[in-house]
Order: sequence, then C-alpha cells, then structure tokens
Amino acid sequence: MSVLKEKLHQKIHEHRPRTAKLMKKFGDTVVDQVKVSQVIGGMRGIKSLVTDISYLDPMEGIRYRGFTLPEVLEQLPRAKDAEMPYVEGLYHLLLTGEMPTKDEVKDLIIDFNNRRIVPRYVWDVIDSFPSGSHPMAILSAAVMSLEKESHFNILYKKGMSKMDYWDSTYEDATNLLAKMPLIGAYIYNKLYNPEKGQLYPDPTLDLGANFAYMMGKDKPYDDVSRMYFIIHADHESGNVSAHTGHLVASSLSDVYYATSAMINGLAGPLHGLANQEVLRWLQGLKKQMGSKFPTQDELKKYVWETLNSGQVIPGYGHAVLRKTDPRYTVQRDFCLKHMPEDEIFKYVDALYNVVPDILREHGKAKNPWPNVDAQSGVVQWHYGIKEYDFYTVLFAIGRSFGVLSNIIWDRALGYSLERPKSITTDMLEKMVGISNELVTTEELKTS
Ligand code: NMX
Ligand code: MLT
Repeated sequence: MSVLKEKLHQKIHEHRPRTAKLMKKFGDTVVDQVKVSQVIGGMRGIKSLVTDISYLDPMEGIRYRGFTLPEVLEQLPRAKDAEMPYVEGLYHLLLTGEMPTKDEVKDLIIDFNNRRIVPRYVWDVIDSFPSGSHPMAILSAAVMSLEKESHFNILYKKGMSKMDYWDSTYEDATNLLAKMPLIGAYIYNKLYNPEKGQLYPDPTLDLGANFAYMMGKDKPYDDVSRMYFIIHADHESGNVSAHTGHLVASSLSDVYYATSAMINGLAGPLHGLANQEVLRWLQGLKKQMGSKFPTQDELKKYVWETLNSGQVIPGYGHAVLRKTDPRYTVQRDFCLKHMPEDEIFKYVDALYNVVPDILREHGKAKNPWPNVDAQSGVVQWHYGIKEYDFYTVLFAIGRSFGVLSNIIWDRALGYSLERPKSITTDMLEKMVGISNELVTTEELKTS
C-alpha cells in the first residue's frame, strides 16, 4: 500500500464513527429550511451536502481542508526552481487534510508516473472525433472510454464489502488523475498542433511539468499548469461539476462514468466554459477597437451593449461568492509578475474598473465581482494557447482532483444514493395558499 493510501485508510477509520454518530443520534435535527425561491431557483443556498474536502465562504472564498489558496500555494512542497507547488501534493492534502512532506510528495509523483500509461484505444477514440468537435466533448468521451479499466466494477461483481468500496475507488481515481493531463495534451495537439504526432511523457517530470512538456511549452508554463490545476481543483460540493460527479457516483457508477458526467456539466457557459467565453467576448471588444486601447467610456459602452442584448458578462458574478474570487486574485498576481505588459491582461484589468459598478447599476447580479474565469484565459493566451475552446479542458483536469477526492470519501463514509424529492407547481401553489388562476404581468410588476 502506498504511503498516501495507508494514511487515507487511517483517516477513514478515524472519521467513520463521526458520520455514524451524526446519523444515529442527531438524524432528526433540522439543518435548514427551504423557501419557494430556492425550490424554483436552482436550490441556491440550501445546506444539503456534506464534504470536508473544501468549504466556500461567500466573502472569503475557497478553503481546501481549512487552508486558503495563498496558504495552499505557500505551504505545499514544490520543486527547487518552481514558483508553484506540486499538484500531486494537493491530492495528498485534499484526501488526508494534511500538508504532505517533500518525501511523501516524491513517493506520490512516482506512483502517479507509474499510472500514466494511456491505452491505445483512448487515442483511437480521440482520433475518431469529427473535425469541429468541442474539446470538452472529446475529453468526456475519452474518459468514458476508459471505463472498462474500473477495478471497482470488477470487485463489485465479485461481491466486495461496502467497507472496501473506497479502496478500489481510490485505485480508479488515482489511475484516472494520472492520465488526465496526457489525455488533455493529446486532445490539444490533435486539434491544434497535428504535426506534433505521437506524444510521450517524460518520466522524470511531475504532473505539472510533464503537462507543459507535452503541450510543447517552456518555463514558466510548468508553473502555470500547476497553478491552474490547483486553483480549479475544488469549490465545495454544490457547484454543477462537483455535484454532478457526486450525484452520478452516488448510484455506485464508477469514477469514469462520474468524471465524464462532471466534465459534461463543466462544459456549460454559466460554469467552466465561461473561461472561453471571456476570451471570445474580449476578442469581440478588441476587434471593435482595432489597434486602439479603449477608453473607460468605450469599455462601459461595450459592457452595456452586452447586457442590453440580454447576455451575461462572462467571468462576473457567482452563485455563492459575494467578493472578488481569490482564484482571480492569485492569477492576477501571477500576471502582474510575469506579464504586466500583456495587452489582454490590460483589457481584463481595465474591465475590472468598470464592470462591477455597471452590474450594480444594472441591478440584477447579486455579485458584481469577477470570478476565476475572468483571468484564467488571459494567462493561457499569453503563453500561446490561443485556441480558447480548449480552456475548459484545463479547468476539467484541475477539477477532477477535487471531484475524485470527494467520491473516494463518499464511498468511505457510505454516503447514500442521492434522491431529492420533487413536487408539482399545483402543490407549490396550494402550499402558499393560491390557486393556479391566470396571473397578469401587471399584477407581478405591482406585487
Ligand atoms: N452578467 C449579467 N447578468 C448577470 C450576471 C452577469 N455576469 N451574473 C448574474 N446575472 C443575472 C442573472 O442572469 C440573473 O438574471 P435573471 O434574474 O434575469 O435570471 C440575475 O442576475 C440574478 O443572478 P444571481 O443570483 O446573481 O446569479 P446566479 O447564482 O443565478 O448565477 C452565475 C451565477 C455564475 C451563473 C452568473 O453570475 C453568471 O451567469 N455569470 C456569468 C457567467 C460566468 O462567469 N460563469 C462562471 C461562474 C464560475 N465558474 O467557473 O463556474
Ligand atoms: C466553480 O469553481 O465550481 C465555480 O466557481 C462555480 C461554483 O462554485 O458554483
């Protein structure tokens, strides 16, 4: 058993009685109440999931296992010449709640390297996609094609005990995580850099550096990859991708089904795809401006035009956050250090000075501040990844670390099949004491 797996085993053993006690002794204690607006409005804010991997405070932003992002980036072990820590160390932190030692990370890097080999048929699946396919669709299918490798499924069919579910889930999850960057890089090269041909990983490199190598990028793209995968890893359990992964896995579908599903959820423009939308929207502005940098008034006009045509401002707003996303700030600090003169970065910064006030004046968005996606495409663009359709694939590789860590713990703690209850509109109307009479727009305006 690897060092990480042994530690995880111990943590699971210690944690199980806590969950069992809550269920047995306090199962009837009320945690939350549900309003009509929440039932209709995407269940916003209802406390109905448990995870210890991360917690999102609306004002402070994300904490992984109690650590803020700056603390995570500062305290996780890193290579001698690196600015950003090893992604493998993050996996240790998410799974165990403890910062790993350098030796523990080294052990894990070797373990990941041993699990990297991607079967030939996955390349065939990717190669068979028609041109014009979105990279997220290809990624989802590539992950799905690996399903037959699932240890969990083999052991389930043999009658594995519930107490052991976490073990083969850990094996499947770690195998998949080790392969994800290779699959991502292969998709990129296949779509946008076909002359590169077959790709071979460098066995001496950690996950982030190897991804940079496979993308054909020099330093500091290794640090960009590490930063990118780490900051996108988790955002507690209720976001669409994490929740989808958890939901699908709750039926004991294996991690390949669950990860493919989470990728599909991430591919929506209100979620992970917003990072490509930001770049598309910025390019629209740049096209209008030609070689001239926009004035504040020109920026304001562009933002209002987008809103008045019924579209959202990509990269702004959030379902939970009510302040600037710390993931935005981490990337902004990186940009200030490495690319302060980058033109697109200047656009993003200039927009930060006008968008929040406009969104407040517009009066709809509860959070006028930027989220992670407002900055992430800029960094990729700067390092030559200009095919912005690809950006959400990078988000997905990072997000897999959080989603899969959660699924391993779901299995360890025996979390139930997810199955909330739905009701009809008639029932809702009866509950609030109205019948389904015709409602006029006038009545709604005055109420
Ligand atoms: N631009 C314009 N309108 C907005 C924006 C925005 N950036 N954000 C929210 N609104 C609108 C929203 O469409 C809704 O309008 P309506 O009443 O007509 O349906 C209203 O404001 C209230 O929405 P909120 O309660 O503030 O936001 P909600 O929790 O429903 O949605 C997002 C959250 C993230 C989906 C929303 O802010 C949005 O669409 N942002 C732009 C897309 C984006 O950046 N998504 C990425 C989120 C982060 N991620 O990586 O997943
Ligand atoms: C995420 O990282 O999942 C997004 O910020 C969306 C969310 O938290 O709802």
